[in-house]
Amino acid sequence: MSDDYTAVDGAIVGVLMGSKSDWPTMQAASEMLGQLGIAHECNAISAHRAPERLADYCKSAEQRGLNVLICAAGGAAHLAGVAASLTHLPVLGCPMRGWSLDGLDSLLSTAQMPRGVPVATFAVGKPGAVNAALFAAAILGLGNETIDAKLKAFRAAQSAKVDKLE
Ligand code: RP5
Repeated sequence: MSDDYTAVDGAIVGVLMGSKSDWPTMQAASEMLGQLGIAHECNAISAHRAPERLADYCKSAEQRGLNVLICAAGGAAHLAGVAASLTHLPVLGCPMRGWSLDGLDSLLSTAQMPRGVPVATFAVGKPGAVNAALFAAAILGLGNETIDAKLKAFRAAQSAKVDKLE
């Protein structure tokens, strides 16, 4: 365990972001996980500004009980790919809109992983953050009836709310 990040007892999902500036977007992932009752922890650990801290986090993640990592970064977004290189856990990548190119740079650098080390990549911004949380729930729900039931209830409620034209 390190003092360099916040570990939450019982967390099964780790939400990582490259900077605190990603939090307004990634808060949507945390809220979705919370809505589904999924214990998680959120940390800002940059792959290029704090590589050793990231390595420490990723290498200890599985042993600490994490099952899935959600990794968000903007710009030349290598956080998810670097995290995936350091753990066998599923890594879900969230491209951030960043400061230019409307997040296209982050989207491509997260999605275009060379073969051998996969990153599941989601939409740019909050829609992707929410979907990464739902995808994490789908993975976890395969082995957890409570999460499975909550995810199915969320989907049913969402379907019930779809606008009807007549
Ligand atoms: C990336 O650079 C972060 O994930 C963030 O999206 C972007 C800008 O970071 P800051 O300069 O705001 O800290 O590493």
